[in-house]
Amino acid sequence: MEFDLTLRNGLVCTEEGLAQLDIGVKDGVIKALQTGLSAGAKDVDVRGRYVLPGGIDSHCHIEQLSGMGVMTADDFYTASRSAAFGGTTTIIPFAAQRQGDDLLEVVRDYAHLAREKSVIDYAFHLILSDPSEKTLTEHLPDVIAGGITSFKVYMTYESWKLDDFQLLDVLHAADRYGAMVMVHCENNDIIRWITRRLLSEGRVHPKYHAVAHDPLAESEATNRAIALSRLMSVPLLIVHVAGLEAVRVIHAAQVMGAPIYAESCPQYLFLTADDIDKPGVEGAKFCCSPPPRDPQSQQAVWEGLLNGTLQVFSSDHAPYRFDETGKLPRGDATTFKQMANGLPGIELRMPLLFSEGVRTGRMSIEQFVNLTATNHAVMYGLYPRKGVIRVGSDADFAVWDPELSKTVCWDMLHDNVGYTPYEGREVIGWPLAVFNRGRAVVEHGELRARAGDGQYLPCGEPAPITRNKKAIRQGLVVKKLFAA
Ligand code: DUC
Ligand code: ZN
Ligand code: ZN
Repeated sequence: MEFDLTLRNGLVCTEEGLAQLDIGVKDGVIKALQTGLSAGAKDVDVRGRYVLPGGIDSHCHIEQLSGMGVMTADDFYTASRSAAFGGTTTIIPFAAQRQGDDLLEVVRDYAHLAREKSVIDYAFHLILSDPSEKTLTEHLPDVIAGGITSFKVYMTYESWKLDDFQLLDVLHAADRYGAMVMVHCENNDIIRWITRRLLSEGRVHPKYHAVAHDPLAESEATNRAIALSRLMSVPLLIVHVAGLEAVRVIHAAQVMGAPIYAESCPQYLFLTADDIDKPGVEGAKFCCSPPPRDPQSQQAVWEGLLNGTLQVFSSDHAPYRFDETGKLPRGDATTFKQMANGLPGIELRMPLLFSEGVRTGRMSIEQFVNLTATNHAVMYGLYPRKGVIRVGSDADFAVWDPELSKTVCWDMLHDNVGYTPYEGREVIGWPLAVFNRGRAVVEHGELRARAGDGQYLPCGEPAPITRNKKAIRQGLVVKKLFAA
């Protein structure tokens, strides 16, 4: 038989737009994309359904210790399972280097965890918290050659943060080896100063988390990171943009021609700081950094996603249970400073955006696909193997029912968290079946894949880096410090 799988009559979203097509799959790859294909060994009619590229969640913390040493509630099995039920077929979590860690050991140990447990394909970013000479000049080139071509750095969190000098070192290394730097932009001293003041006044309720993480801490750090990137003429991706001012700062840099890219997440579209203001410690369920802000910021993030200021929509899944093992190390006496920061969102990322973006007419289906899949592949060097439905690409897609309505309840999700910040929301539009390299991962409400079925994806040079190099050669970007 010509195909292992033929998916018939779906409304398929390709790079040319939406069209009713059949998809023929052989050996995990899309071999044909047209009407009237021959029968596949497995042959499924999906008339009336959308067939969209499998999502890529390029920002998720899985089986990772927080800055305060708390392990995430999800391991690779539960996180990848949950991602798959939400229409995602590739995850890119972080091999996290803590201070003093040997980078090569960090990567080896983390790769082992993923290999044993992931049900879908995965790539890795690094977190760099110890950019020593040895890390940057000896280990990093090997790690990048092995397919990890992006790394996250922090401007806050005592145990992760880099100072500006170190950030310049990291940008310089990224430039030399062709990697993408992702930055968590918050001014550590602003947060630390407000936090000390609040705690000294006995203000410990979760709602003060949003006070300590003032929007100016975010916009100042965003502006500073952009300045460092411009100084070096090295591209930068600002992760989890939350505030209106940060969106404006990013947009202004882009207008000036700086190669600045940005990401946002469901919590900044669908939650606000008011959600944190709940009785007792309940608000801890909504605490992440940066925190959800106000309706004006939500609006700015929506606009940024729609007008291209922000190119990727990820979950920043950082799952902690609502108990002593996670969010509440001191039970009901936990202060805002002691709570583990982070929200679950790996499963609802795509359904929430589909429901509130596509269903409401705010965004086209093509924009949805770009924000949840294609742009991630381009940004991190996986395109066109991943992120698109085209002949020659991996057969990663999800069949969506655009009319299916469900009310979100934590126990319908497939993570290991025990709550969701989106409890009680009506969501219209859900993936019914999810295929990764032609294998059914989710079908008829059941998980079909097994732990370890996912494959490691080595990333190539991120496209924005290549583009920047070309621009430098053509003299469009001035290399301020060193000759190109
Ligand atoms: N903030 C982060 O930077 N990472 C994980 C969770 C969070 O809230
Ligand atoms: Zn972060
Ligand atoms: Zn994060």
